[in-house]
Amino acid sequence: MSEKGRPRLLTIPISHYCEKARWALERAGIDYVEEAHVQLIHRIVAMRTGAGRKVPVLITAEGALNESAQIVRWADQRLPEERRLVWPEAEAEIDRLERGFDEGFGVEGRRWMYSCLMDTDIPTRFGIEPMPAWEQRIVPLAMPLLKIYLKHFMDAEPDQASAALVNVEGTFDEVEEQLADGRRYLLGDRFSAADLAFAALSAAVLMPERYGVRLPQPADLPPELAEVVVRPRERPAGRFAARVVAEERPWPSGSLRAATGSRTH
Ligand SMILES: N[C@@H](CCC(=O)N[C@@H](CS)C(=O)NCC(=O)O)C(=O)O
Repeated sequence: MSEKGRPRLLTIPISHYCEKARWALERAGIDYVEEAHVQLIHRIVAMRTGAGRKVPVLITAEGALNESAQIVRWADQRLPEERRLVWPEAEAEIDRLERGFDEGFGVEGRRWMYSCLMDTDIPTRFGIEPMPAWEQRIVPLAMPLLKIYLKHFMDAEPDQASAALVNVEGTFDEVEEQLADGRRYLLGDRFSAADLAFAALSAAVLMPERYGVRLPQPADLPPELAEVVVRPRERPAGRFAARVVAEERPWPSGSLRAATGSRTH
């Protein structure tokens, strides 16, 4: 917990798993503090909590939670039943869909994003502003080390981009099949944790404007990449994700306490 008893969310700010957590916390009106770190430093910070090496980690009065799905459920428990993202009759199906997105789609989207962007200047220009000033300054210098880390731990290499995109598009196909009968959400008429997971994790390829940090837009990208981002945005599943973000993601996101590496939401 923070000095004022607020839950603390440890993040890599650009991470779509961290976006899942921010979205659920903000939707539930939780007053929390985000502590943002650059890749690798995040490992030290996360491991100090005893909750593993990955983020998001949410530190609450009851202990540390280290999976975005757990954080979504922790936030959800604070809402009245009729507003919850997980409800008893659909819980097994919501869990199944969300787990699939977390374990497959989120990983492949991230692999695509890093494979395409690691040799551009985008990682030094986007997603770093909530970090402490000294971490922002080391990003350009640390890029060679970060590239080794991304290759080793995220299987991200320029020649992996197309394979990752094929897998991402496979999930778009499945989502489109599920929505083909005209339903508003994956489970029918009610917004669930499965919709939130799909919409948040699709940010790796759709790069929406409404997100916890500013993401590059097609005009910021090299033309050959801009084309790839525009294509999934035009697919029904891409339009579905954009609608869910527009209608269900509270906005604006938190205000940055300049260069301290933390911000309140
Ligand atoms: N299943 C986890 C995945 C979290 C995850 O992969 N986080 C990434 C950031 S995108 C991470 O911390 N990776 C660090 C590492 O493996 O070193 C969740 O849903 O929270």
